[in-house]
Amino acid sequence: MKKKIEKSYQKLKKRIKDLTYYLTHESKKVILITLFNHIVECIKNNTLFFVFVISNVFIGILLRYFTIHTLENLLLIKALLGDLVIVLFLGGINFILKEKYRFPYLLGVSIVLTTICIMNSVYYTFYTSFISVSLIVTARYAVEVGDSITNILKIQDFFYIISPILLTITYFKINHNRKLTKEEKEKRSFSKMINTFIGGGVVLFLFLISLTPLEIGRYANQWNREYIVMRFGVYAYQLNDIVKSIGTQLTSLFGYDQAMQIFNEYFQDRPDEQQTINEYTGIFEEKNILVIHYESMQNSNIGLTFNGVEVTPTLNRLVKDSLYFSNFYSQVSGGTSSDTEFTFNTSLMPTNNGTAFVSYFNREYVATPALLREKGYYTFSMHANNGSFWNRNAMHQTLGYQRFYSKNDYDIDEVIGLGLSDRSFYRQSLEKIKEIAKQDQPFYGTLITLTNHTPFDDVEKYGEFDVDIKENVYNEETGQYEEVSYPYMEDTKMGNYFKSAHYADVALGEFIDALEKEGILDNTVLIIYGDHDARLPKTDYRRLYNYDKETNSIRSCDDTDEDCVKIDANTYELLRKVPLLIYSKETKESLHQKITNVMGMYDVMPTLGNMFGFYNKYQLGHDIFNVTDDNIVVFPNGNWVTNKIYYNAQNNSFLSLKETEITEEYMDACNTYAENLLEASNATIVFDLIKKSKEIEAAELESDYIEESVVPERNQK
Ligand code: GP9
Ligand code: MN
Repeated sequence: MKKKIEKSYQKLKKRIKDLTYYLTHESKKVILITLFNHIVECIKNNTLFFVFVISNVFIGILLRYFTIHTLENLLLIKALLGDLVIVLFLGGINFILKEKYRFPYLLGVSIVLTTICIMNSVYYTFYTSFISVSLIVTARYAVEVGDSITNILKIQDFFYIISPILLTITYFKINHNRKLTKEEKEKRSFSKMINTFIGGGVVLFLFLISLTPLEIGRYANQWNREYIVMRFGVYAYQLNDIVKSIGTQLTSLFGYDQAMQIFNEYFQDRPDEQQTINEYTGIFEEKNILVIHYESMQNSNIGLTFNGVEVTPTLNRLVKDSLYFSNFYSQVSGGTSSDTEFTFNTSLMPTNNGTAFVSYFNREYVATPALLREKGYYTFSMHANNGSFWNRNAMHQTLGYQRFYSKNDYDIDEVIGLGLSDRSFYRQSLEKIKEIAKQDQPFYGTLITLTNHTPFDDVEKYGEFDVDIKENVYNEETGQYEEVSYPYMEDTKMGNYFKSAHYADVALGEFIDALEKEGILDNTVLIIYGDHDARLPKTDYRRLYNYDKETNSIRSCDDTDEDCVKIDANTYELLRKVPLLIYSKETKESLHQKITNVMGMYDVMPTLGNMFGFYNKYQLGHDIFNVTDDNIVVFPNGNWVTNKIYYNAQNNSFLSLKETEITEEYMDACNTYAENLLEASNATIVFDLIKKSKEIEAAELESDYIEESVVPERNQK
């Protein structure tokens, strides 16, 4: 890079030298001075415009620095050019306005750009991604269930207002010294606007020729938001996001043919019925199913203890008797809980625009509840929050649940965190399940828990669970052992999370005991999954793994310190694993096993389908017992993980998970696989292609039938 810059600089120098060869030293000086004066004059006459451009490009850089965090990102030339183009064009418009409207216009635009930066900055803190207007309809869910805004806001989120502030100061400074005549106030400058647009056009040209086809492709897809902000700048990202979001609303008008082609190519070779057979085929056919959607339960909690007390005693007990999938990932996007429900039940991915539950609830899906219902099951879901949350009222019907027990069906007699406590929820749900179990019909029920939800600050109600370190130390003066406590995880978000998770897990344990006591477990398979990670800060992980009790601080890791657990962006992603367990009488007796193969939420439906006897032609995942070492979990942002490697598409980095050689072909194949899968999933959902392809098939069948019945008639004549 440095060499390239040096080369171009030398070239430019030579050009100037050639051009000025015939000029005398004096005339060269005159030209330079004139040029300089011209620039100074131009800035003087248009100070407000220049302040507007520089300050708004600057806050774009600031945003990239504060979110993506590397110094290298601070100077990304492409993103800088992208921001500059947009700011130049937006700013250029001001010249066509009357002088008196220019400042209000520039200030207005500056406030909009600042707001974009602030919103993205805040959103990034929580979701490690950039905001999308398509999620505005779902924003209320984030507000209702999220951390309080004061917990999320950081000082740096306010730095961006430097742009409108600078602009205002400049305006008042200029106007302090000059009084405009009435005529001047009415003046417009068409030529200045054209000049600015020409300048913007040149920058745009330079920007466009710097782009690679991969970058353009990713910009068009808009899955990998971080990548786009890094290459195109935040303003171009947001502009594209707005266009795409509006485009999605008008879905079927554009791109249908292309979407259908993608869909056909992806699914055309799929058989209409389940073909593969393995030792798990049909083992649970006709058995009842209870699914526990375990809010924010992370796999890293399993086996973890504080002062000898387990964080998750129930899970620890169950994993020994279950099919336990220890390398399992949820695949959520902005729809968090609802995305997991969606992927779990359809084996499709969350959408890159909006959320499936809210924006695409009226599409047709092949879903587990509906398939089991066709097999004679009674299907229901239970969740003690408002039924409208995540649009569950509508979407649970779409998925094929016959009955959704929501807040109105529960007596809210004990509140923890977001609503009814898990303990009360389980107790009341048990009564309903007992009634359902009396019917002469197998059932499929999903219980969505609530207590273990961020911000984990209802600590008093979780019950006693200390996350400090207690030690018995011998006191020489008294000659006795005394208990000494080191704060460790107390008063951290993660510490509070452990207290909450412990509460939730004990409540789950009581529920399972009650099911056992009622005899319901005799013929029921329990499926328990963590719906997504708890979005805990990296520093808390560092404290958990590298705590120095003597100084009550986090040990800093250097390369020689082998015991130190380094938490960077990629290791953090691996810590977001969630548990998945299939537990039944059969697994307890003989089928229990730990499956370490990497697995995603989209693999659950195919795996269960094989066990319970249903099949979805449009599933994106695989029966985990049919894949060998080659499974791949694709995330909605284009990242992916296999048994060998975790790949971060945002910054093109990876983490090796096995000591095997990773070839370029392997990386390319996985990247292509991920992109095709995401594209096919999105096309299927947005354009309602499962329904459309069924309609096309039915129409073809009908025309075949007509042809068949017409031909003999003709023959008879
Ligand atoms: C709300 C609950 C939480 O009803 O399911 O949703 P989340 O915030 O995890 O998506
Ligand atoms: Mn959730």
